[in-house]
Amino acid sequence: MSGNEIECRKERTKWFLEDRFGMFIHWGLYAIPARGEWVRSVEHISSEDYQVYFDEFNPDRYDAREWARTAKAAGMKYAVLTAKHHDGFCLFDSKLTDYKSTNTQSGRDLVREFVDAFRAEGLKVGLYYSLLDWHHPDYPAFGDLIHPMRANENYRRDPARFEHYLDYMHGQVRELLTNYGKLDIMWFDFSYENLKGEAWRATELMEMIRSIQPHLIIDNRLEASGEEGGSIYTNNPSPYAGDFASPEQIIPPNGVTDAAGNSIPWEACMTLNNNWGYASTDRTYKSAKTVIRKLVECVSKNGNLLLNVGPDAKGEMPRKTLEVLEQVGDWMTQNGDSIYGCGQADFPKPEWGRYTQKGNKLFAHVFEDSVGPVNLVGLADKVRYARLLADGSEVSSTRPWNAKMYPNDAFINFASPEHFSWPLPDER
Ligand code: FHN
Repeated sequence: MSGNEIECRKERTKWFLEDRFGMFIHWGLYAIPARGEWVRSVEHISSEDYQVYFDEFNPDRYDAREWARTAKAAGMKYAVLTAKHHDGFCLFDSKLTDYKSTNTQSGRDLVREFVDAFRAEGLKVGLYYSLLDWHHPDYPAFGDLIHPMRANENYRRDPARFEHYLDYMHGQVRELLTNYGKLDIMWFDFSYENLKGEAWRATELMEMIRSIQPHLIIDNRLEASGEEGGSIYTNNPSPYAGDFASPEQIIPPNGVTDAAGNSIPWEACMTLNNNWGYASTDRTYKSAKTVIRKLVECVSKNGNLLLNVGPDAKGEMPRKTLEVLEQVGDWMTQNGDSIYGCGQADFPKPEWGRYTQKGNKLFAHVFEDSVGPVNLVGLADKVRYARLLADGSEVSSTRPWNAKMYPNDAFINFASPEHFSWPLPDER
């Protein structure tokens, strides 16, 4: 990537590195069977049997403004909605297909309502668009064998037919970029084996995207994951390598860097339970404490967290989701300064928790309640003063202190981040 392209990416991703925390929303027909978004593939549901869900889909309790208020209250600054997932169902009024929400009995353009509502609440908006499409007749799933590996074999056998699908896919991306106002993220998903990069006509796709919405940031999934030549991780990323890396369900041990060791923008996407799409029997929700610690860990490694919610077929977020997000929001209200615009600290990770840093402010996130006196090893002579973020109270930065000295929130059970400020070497 040339110096100029790196500068362009830095400019495009400035807001992303500031906002740090977003909402992922997986929603569509699969909310009716309520067994996750891969239900059609996993259960080999035929087109005819899946059509039942199209005919029935009517999310009469869908209130995008309520979703936006929920995300905002949780401290989230942006949101990404599935405009089309692998089943090919379009939540937007595409002129290129009849398989869309405006043709269901609801008649609604769900993407339109999403972008309008989240912008109205001051959040940035992104759209997830599946490169795979189990419904389109020219996507190499061909028929009901919609396992990705089968698609890969079929693609190799009949690339000409695949071109028709690519014309459709590019056309829909153009519709989304043209008809829904200023978007902030396009989140493509996913590439693998032979179906990656130019197999999607990715350079052409990127040129179109940059010509319509040049500020837009794009994930790295037009490329296959891993250390591939031309990916975002290399020194010579392709034009479609993307603006940020997208580790899924994991937080990379050392954040994400390119081959030269330079930190690059990245965002860990994670489910709140064990499913992206709504799964009515999935009770495995992460606690607010776990979500907060994952958010802190991402930021402490210069990354973002995109936390997923899966609304139900009526258009409502599950009650447990709302409970956890409310608790996360309470913490973010008091401690958001230790997240927004922060990144990796100049100091090594302490054994009792994590640091995040913004300018000359160091934030100590004390996780280990059982730990004995917590010493600011190596920092005591650098800290000008220390305050508890939650209430501004003074914290001794010289005497050893113990996390138990502070009022722990009942459910979080660790002290709020400390706010330290010290003169940076060049500011002495
Ligand atoms: O297959 C999809 C899956 O359904 C979900 O959308 C995740 C979210 O990042 N992406 C793919 C799996 O990597």
